[in-house]
Amino acid sequence: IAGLDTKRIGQHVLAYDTVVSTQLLAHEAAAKGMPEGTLVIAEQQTGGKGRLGRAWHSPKGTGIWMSMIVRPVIPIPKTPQMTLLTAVAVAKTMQQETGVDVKIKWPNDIFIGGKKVCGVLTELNAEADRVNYLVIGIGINANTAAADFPEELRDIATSLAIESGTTVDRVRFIQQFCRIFEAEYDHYLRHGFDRIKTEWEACSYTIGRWVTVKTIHSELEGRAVGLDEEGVLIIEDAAGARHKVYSADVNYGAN
Ligand code: BT5
Repeated sequence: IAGLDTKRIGQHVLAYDTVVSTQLLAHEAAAKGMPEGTLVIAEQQTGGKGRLGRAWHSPKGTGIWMSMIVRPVIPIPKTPQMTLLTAVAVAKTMQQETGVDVKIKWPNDIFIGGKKVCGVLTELNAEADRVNYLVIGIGINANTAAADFPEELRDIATSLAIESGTTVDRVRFIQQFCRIFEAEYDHYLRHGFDRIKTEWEACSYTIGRWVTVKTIHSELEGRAVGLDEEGVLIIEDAAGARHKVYSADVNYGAN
């Protein structure tokens, strides 16, 4: 991206028209040794991926579909913090560039007015118990029109253009994201997770809500009260007992 004044993030960009998934290409690029901060961006994905085998709708020309290679020297159990960091950086960029009020839903969704505008997908490549690299996928509905969402997404998805009433300059948005992400990331590598935790909680949709958490083994109901110092979600059940939730699907109840 010409003229981008970052040190690493966005300094190498692989831009494509149509791909199956930018995640796959980013894994290939990382395996070939492309440096930290490399972005793989596409106009359209035919097999965009969500978590747990779900699909990500990625129509041509309306969104920001990109995957970023990072190589943080952190223990593997801390890698979910990178998803939270990314969500904070995306939320800040959205707020700065469009002025809309965004909320982060644990762990990886960004919402505007109760509808999903962005999803983050973090994939780990580890070697001998240490992080080799992460591919962080970011899907942002930038200029998607309401009518362009397929039937099943109409009530649950939105875009920056729909919410702000203006067309988003995608290149400018990506540049701004690179700056904000790099600043957060550098701070995180030097000083740890505290600042992200505070910023994440400040724009969280999840904290304070009554939620049902489904894991592979069990189901848990309670109020989401915060993140612990590692970035793990803490749920307080009706009896007042606290539980840590590492990775699961969170559904939101009425109260
Ligand atoms: C996510 O998964 O939210 C992560 C999405 C990551 C997409 C990026 S795009 C660049 C990179 N390359 C890829 O192939 N992927 C990454 P999850 O939390 O599992 O949410 C998936 C669910 O969101 C689907 O089951 C739908 O209900 C909904 N969904 C699908 N497409 C959507 C869209 N464009 N906008 C809003 N919601 C969508």
